[in-house]
Amino acid sequence: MTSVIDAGLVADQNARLDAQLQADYEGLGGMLARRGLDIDQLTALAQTFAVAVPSWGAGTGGTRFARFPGRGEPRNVFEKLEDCAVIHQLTRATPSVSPHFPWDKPTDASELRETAKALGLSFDAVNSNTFQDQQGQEQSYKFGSLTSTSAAVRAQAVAHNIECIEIGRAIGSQALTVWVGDGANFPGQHNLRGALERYLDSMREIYAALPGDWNVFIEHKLFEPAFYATTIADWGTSFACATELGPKAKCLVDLGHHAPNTNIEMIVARLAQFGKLGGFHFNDSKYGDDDLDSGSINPFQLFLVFNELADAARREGEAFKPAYMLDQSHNVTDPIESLMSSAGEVQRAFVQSALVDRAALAGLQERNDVLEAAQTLKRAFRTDVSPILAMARVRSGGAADPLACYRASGYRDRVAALRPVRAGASSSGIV
Ligand code: AOS
Ligand code: ZN
Ligand code: ZN
Repeated sequence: MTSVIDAGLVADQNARLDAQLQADYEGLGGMLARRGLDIDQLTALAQTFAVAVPSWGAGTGGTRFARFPGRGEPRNVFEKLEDCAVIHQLTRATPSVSPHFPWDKPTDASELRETAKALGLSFDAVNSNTFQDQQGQEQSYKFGSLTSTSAAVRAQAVAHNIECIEIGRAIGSQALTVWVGDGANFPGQHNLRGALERYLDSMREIYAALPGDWNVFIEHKLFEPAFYATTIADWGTSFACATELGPKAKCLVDLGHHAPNTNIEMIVARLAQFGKLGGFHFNDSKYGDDDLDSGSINPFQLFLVFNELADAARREGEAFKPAYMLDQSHNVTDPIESLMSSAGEVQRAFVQSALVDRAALAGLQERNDVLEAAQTLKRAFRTDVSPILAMARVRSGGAADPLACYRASGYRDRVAALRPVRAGASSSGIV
């Protein structure tokens, strides 16, 4: 595997932190042992954690108003892969990339697959894009794509999704994520039921093109860019569509795609219970689809989501394997730093959820010991598992402190010199 960051630098940085890490690790180990937990087992568990990086996350996304390009932004899918390799090399928690087409469309799919492999990466779910018009495209998505009233528009959108499956197949992916912004901005703009019927008809064609070992993930989102009625607005609609389509169709939960204060962990529990939890787009949010770094606003919610995932994993066993992906956008941070931080925060919630004594919790719930049950969760959430995460990274060949190591590497300066900002690359855009 090609190391993008000098392996010697990572080793030096780790050596400088070694004594401190060992001391913190021993301290935490003693505290966990008193709670009947083995720190090395938890570290081994942390080492199994993986979350995919969204290819679009390597660039600066912007808002609906403006985009401020960052220094050394990747200009093509190969440069995005290089940035993703840095994230994985230092965190050891992001071995795969979720590409978006046509943004990442390769001229040679096997070259893309081989390049990723050489960088120690593979591909997770591929994403289609029918929320934007592309240059030279015959039909416009201005009034919708899979739900359009025009058969020609729907056919074009279906064909694009099928092409995504084909490219995905060639690069070793096994899932397609479909998010459509389709909906209405005005009451009366379209027939609410008719739009969903057309969506299902289109999705049936896409579903029919899925290889046997593939899944299609339906991503719901409350609003934006449709501000009155989004066709796939909520998990109920997503669940109904996934059920209608068949076993290969599942729901994808993007944490930012719900109304404020929605109990997202309960949605997770429901979807898991009925076998329709396909995966996640992890990010954080204060108001809407803010696409902020995971754990930056509401880490307790992230923990509670993983608490449900741990419960589901216990019930369902090996077969329960939702896809974990990040989906975030950066305006004011270095995307590599933010993605490393997010991967670490999702991993943190995963490890914290393993601290919960589930048998004890079940007993407390049976006896209606409400306060102690709540404290059981809080105790796990309050435990600072940072030394476990750092040790897991070091034992897997990564960096004890990815951020410090990345900054010391000078990677951003190096790529900034090689990747000049493109003229006109400052348009706005939703991601
Ligand atoms: C849009 O809001 C969704 O989160 C999608 O996942 C979208 O495809 C992605 O953010 C890239 O634009
Ligand atoms: Zn998303
Ligand atoms: Zn989103």
